[in-house]
Amino acid sequence: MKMKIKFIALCIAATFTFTSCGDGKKAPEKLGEDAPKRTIVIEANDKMKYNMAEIKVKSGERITLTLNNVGKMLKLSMGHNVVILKQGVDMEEFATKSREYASNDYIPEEGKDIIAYTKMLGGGESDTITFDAPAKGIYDFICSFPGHWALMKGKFIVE
Ligand SMILES: [Cu+2]
Repeated sequence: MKMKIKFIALCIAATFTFTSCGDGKKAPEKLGEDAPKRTIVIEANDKMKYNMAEIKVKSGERITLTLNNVGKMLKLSMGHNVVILKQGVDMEEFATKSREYASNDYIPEEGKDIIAYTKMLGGGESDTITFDAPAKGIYDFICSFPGHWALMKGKFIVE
């Protein structure tokens, strides 16, 4: 009996060892307070458009991103957010899944596909978020309000 327990403990230890160093992909280290800072301000409007299609940042920067909904329409009919997706996440699949999460402002609650996102905003509203730039690469950002992603999308580029 004692041997059996020992064996199980060993298996558990091995599992932890393999999962913690198995995939070889290291997440960027958490940045300190003294990290270089970058401020981004994006506008969204009643015509279902952002005012930029490309956001460029540098890896290692702490990003402060503000979304201003400069429209007048209500959140219910013309809400906007900014959702930065992880690499390899299909925009259309994500947007389709988001539709099921109306009660959570169209953000899938598991959040596994998302690097960062703002609140869903109605006309005249604003939201600011802070996050660390992910690893170098090109990421998609979209508005997850149903039907908006076709027009409201762009590239989040980390250099
Ligand atoms: Cu939108």
